[in-house]
Amino acid sequence: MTANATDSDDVVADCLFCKIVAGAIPSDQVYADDAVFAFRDIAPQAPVHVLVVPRRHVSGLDGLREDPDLAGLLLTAAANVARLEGVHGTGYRVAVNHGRHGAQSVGHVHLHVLGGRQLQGGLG
Ligand code: DGP
Repeated sequence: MTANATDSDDVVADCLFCKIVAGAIPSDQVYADDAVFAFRDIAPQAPVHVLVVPRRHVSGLDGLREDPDLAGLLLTAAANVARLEGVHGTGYRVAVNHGRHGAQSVGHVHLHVLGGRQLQGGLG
């Protein structure tokens, strides 16, 4: 995560996902609304692997404690993405990695929406 990635900035200049939301880095968009942007993961772990991010910069899940409305919008958007991708009937997983032990590699909070195949039961 970047040194200046604070939860008070709407956009962080060197944040990869802020650049994707702004269109400065191309992405394969799946869904967008006023608060949320969703795009395909560059290294998909399943036939459907979409990242759901807030448009404004929030560095991690912990930062969403200050904005529960946004947390709800992100989760609802993940369910919308699953419907758009046609996996709502067969099932899917929504995962959030937070911080070092959670193996978060991009410091802009994101929900992984994974589906399209039978996923394994373990989470560790
Ligand atoms: P995490 O490990 O939970 O922080 O997940 C970060 C995800 O971001 C990882 O699955 C790969 C994805 N990713 C990294 N760089 C890019 C990129 O430039 N474009 C897209 N679409 N996805 C990216």
